[in-house]
Amino acid sequence: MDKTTKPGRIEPYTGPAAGWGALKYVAINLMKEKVAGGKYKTLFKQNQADGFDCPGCAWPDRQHASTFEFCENGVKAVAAEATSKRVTPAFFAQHTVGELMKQDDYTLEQHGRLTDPMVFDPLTDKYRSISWYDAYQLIAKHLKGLDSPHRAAFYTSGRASNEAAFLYQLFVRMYGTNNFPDCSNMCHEATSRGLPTTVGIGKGTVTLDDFEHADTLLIFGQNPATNHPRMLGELRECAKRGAAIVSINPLRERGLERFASPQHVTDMLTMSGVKIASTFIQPKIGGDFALIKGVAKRVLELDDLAVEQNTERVLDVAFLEAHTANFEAFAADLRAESWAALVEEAGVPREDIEDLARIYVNGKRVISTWGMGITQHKNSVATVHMLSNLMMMRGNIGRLGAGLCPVRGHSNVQGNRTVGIEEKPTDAFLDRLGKVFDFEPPRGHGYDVVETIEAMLEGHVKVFIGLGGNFSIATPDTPRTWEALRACDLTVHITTKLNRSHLVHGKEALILPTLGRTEIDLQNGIAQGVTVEDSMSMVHVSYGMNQPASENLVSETRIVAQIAHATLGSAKVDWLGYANDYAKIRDAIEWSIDGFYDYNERIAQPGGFHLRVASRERDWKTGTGKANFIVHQIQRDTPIQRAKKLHGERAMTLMTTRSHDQYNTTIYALDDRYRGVYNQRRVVFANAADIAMLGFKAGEWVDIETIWDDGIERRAEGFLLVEYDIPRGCLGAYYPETNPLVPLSSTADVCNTPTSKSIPVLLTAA
Ligand SMILES: Nc1nc2c(c(=O)[nH]1)N[C@H]1C(S)=C(S)[C@@H](COP(=O)(O)OP(=O)(O)OC[C@H]3O[C@@H](n4cnc5c(=O)[nH]c(N)nc54)[C@H](O)[C@@H]3O)O[C@H]1N2
Ligand SMILES: Nc1nc2c(c(=O)[nH]1)N[C@H]1C(S)=C(S)[C@@H](COP(=O)(O)OP(=O)(O)OC[C@H]3O[C@@H](n4cnc5c(=O)[nH]c(N)nc54)[C@H](O)[C@@H]3O)O[C@H]1N2
Ligand SMILES: [Mo]
Repeated sequence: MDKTTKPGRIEPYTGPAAGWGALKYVAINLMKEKVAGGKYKTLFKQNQADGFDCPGCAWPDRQHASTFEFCENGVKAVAAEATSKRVTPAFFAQHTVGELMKQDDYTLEQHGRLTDPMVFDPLTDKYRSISWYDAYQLIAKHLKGLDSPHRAAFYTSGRASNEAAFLYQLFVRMYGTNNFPDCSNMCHEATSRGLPTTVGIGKGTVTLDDFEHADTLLIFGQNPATNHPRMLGELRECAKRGAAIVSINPLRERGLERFASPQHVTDMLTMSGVKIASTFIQPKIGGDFALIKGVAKRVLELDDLAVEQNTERVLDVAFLEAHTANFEAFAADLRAESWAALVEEAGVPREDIEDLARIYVNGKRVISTWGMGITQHKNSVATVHMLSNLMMMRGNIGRLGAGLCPVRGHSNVQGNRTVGIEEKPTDAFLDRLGKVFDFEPPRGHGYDVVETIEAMLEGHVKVFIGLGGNFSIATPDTPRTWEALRACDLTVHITTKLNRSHLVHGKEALILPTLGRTEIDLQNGIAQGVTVEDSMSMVHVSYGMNQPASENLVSETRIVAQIAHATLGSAKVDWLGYANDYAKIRDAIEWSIDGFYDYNERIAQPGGFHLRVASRERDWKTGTGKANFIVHQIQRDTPIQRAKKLHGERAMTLMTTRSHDQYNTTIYALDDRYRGVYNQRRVVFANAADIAMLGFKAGEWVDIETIWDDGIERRAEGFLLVEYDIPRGCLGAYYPETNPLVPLSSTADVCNTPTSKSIPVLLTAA
């Protein structure tokens, strides 16, 4: 990654997504991870009824698929876990933390799986072995020593199972706090907070079956070829049926152009695959709100025309009357909105907005999907509302082949929230939990991710426990986050592989190595399954198949139970009994949370079961009992607009995204094949006209500097300038290298998500 030793190569990708290229990369990956013979077979067991849930993304499984669903990045995720490389106590004896800090994240990842619990020794600046018993006691000592339970924060990354997550939240609430920062605070929070006000529940309304019936798919701010490759299988079928597929994205993501499915011989032989998206709309970064509002305005105009000409109505009047509230106010606001403002804000010509409206109204069954391109902006919640408004206008919610489809990230992030990882729990949830377990849960809201970092900086939070994840670099404002973590008395990471967060630690620190989902989890001699909920609310069981990476690994569920036992004792809850038999935890979930009736029986069915989503059945759990239209204005005086006032067109908007060879902060390799970037991650994509305007040339090195008003300098240095098909005024670069640029105080309205996709920046000569 050093720019002097490893020159990056930029070379446009011409093939389809997946295809032979993916097979080649899979082979390279398996060799690199030295995955041992017997473990190859596990690659073919992911997302199969009797196998494990892929630890990659949250896209659901096709249970009736006869062959395995091929996914290059799923293979990478499994191979990364099945690697034969190990980080042992001997490894830690050879390296001080100071030395390891000099290695980049890619190198840290390459060391392999952690094998033993480790404790930080300040005298040597090294981690050394500690017994599991002593580790639990150390945590209990710190937690019991705090003058308030609110001085501890309990992070979750969305890979934890329902069983581990449920036990974790129960323990933390019995301990006395709702401080549950979690990865969804940085991810789909705009969805989880936005949808309840419109349709009553913060989840998607579709299942895979709906994809079989949809005739129109709008894909907003999502890069499925990289982040949800199995979704391309669905899109392929839709495209072959003649469905209209539109990608709405500042980047024309090549992976959405064509797809060659390794399951289909013809795709592979013709080399070119199947055409996926039929239309690409490229709004400017953060322009989706205005774009969607513009489409809605046009839909209303078309309906007015229909009324005038006495043709079939464009609005679904029956749905609006029976199921929605506030439509009149919404329509009045649309009529009052100026086209000029919408076009300007969307960065899309009016004809293109009208085209999109035409595609939308031509669709009888429309699904809208969305990802991080929608959720990581200041106006993300308003954008989710506007999308919901648009879908409601034509009754595209709660009907076969149509609906809202937020595509989640981590494989069980949705399940984690369902079972109680929630810093703002409802009273109803707490009442019931308190009743089932005979305790008085804490009522006040806890800290989310950004609030946790702020509380650490202010000295309020002193103990940090992470159930998975890589808090130190997944979060914004890296130098401040590091200062915050280093001010803690204790940091604990329950984790599979070495990462930066183990090195940026509190005064005392523990690394607790755990089983991955691909590994056999034996408790009391019996193999335990765990359950997860995918992005479409399907709950299913997952059994590991590989031998654990080390004999000294403990499952996440047992680690949580042991910490709880050491901290609270087991008079009220038999923590270790739960750890011995996960079926008992599922019983407890069944008693505590709606929708889990006959939990153990129903996960025994192939494919598991669908957790009820009321809005899917047009049962609106909102205050009005209806689906609500919500009125929002275009935002004025945003950080980007203020930056432009100061710096003119030199002020640009930076989005931070994933490359093809990473899983969040885990860097598998240094290529981003579909975007034509090889052997380099420090790149910044810019429009040719902007490169010229700034007086640079493509191929030069630049620094990126944030424009913010708190007097703190935020710079990221040494990025290769790459000319790219991206709207003017917009830049793209990879996360997490760019996280130092995201100000802690730059968050989305309502949901407090860091605005990782709209950072006002300047490019300067390196
Ligand atoms: N292989 C792999 N799989 C993953 C992950 C991974 O890192 N690697 N991460 C997992 C996680 S946690 C998540 S949340 C998902 C993330 O999956 P995605 O949601 O696909 O996430 P990103 O790659 O961050 O960004 C998505 C797209 O948003 C576009 N975009 C940026 N700004 C805007 C905008 O203003 N408007 C619009 N319309 N588009 C915009 C970008 O061009 C990019 O194509 O993937 C999950 N799956
Ligand atoms: N700038 C910018 N920042 C972002 C984003 C962005 O698009 N741009 N995206 C945000 C999003 S969407 C998300 S979800 C977050 C992700 O934030 P996190 O979830 O915190 O980060 P990950 O990189 O997914 O965590 C990887 C680590 O998890 C551990 N791990 C892996 N598997 C397991 C397991 O089975 N059990 C346990 N206990 N540990 C395991 C490994 O040690 C690994 O190093 O980042 C956010 N940050
Ligand atoms: Mo995510």
